[in-house]
Amino acid sequence: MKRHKKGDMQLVKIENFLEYKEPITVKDKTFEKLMFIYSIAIRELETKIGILQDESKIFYDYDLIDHVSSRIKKPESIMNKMEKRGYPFTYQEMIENINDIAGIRIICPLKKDVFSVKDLIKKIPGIHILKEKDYVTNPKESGYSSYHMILEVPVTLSQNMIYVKVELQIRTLAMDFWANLEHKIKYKPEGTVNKKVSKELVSYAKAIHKLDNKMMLLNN
Ligand code: 0O2
Repeated sequence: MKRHKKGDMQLVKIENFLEYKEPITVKDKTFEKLMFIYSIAIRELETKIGILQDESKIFYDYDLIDHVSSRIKKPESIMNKMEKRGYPFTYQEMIENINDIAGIRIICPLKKDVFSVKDLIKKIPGIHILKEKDYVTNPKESGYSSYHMILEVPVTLSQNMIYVKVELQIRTLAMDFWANLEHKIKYKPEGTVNKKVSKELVSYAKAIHKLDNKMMLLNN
C-alpha cells in the first residue's frame, strides 16, 4: 500500500471522509468502516485518559479516576434515536446529528475530580471541544448529574487524519450508581414509570448530591 509521509496527510472531518449521501444499511461495508473509525477514536482517547489516570497515581499519589468504560452505540439504538428525532436515514445525517455513537464514561471518586478531569481533557493537544453540558452544577430535572462533553478526536489512518466525534460523560461513583439504576428503571422508552417513583428517584439524586459534597469535605 502506498503510504504518505505524515506531512502529506490530509486532515479531514469524518463528514468529508467518504461519500455518505446514501441510505444507511447496517450490514454494508460503509457502516463497518464507519464503526471501525469510531472505535479507533475511542481507543485513542482511552489511551490518553489512561495516561492521565496513571500519571496522577504515580506522580501525585492520588486516584483521580476510579475507572473508565466505553461503548460503540448499537446499530438499532442509532436507528431508534434517528427515528425519534426525525432525521432521514442517511450516513450524513447520522454522522452530523448522532453525537454519541462513540461514548466514553470516566468515573471519579470525588466531585472535585470530575472538574479536574474535564480541565485536563481540555488541555490534550489536538482535541476539539464541540459542546459541554455541566449537569453536575445544574442537575437535570430527573436528578441526573454528570459532566458531558462532545469532543472531536483526531484519528490517524494510513492515508488520512480524520476528526471523529466522541461523547464523554464524567461523573462520580455515587452519580454513576444512581444513573445506572435510574436508566434501568426509567430512561429507556420501554420502561414506563409512575410519578411516585420519579419523585423518589429525584429525592435519591438529591441525597447523592449531598453525600458527594460531604465526602469531598471529608477528603480535604
Ligand atoms: P442512551 O440510551 O443512554 O444512549 P445529544 O446526545 O448531544 O444529541 P442530548 O440528548 O440533549 O443530546 O444529550 P444529553 O442531555 O447530554 O444526554 C446524553 C446522554 O446522557 C443520554 O444518552 C444518556 O446516556 C445520559 N442521560 C441524559 N439524561 C439522563 C437521565 O435523566 N438519566 C440517565 N440515567 N441518563 C441520562 P441517550 O442517547 O439519550 O440515551
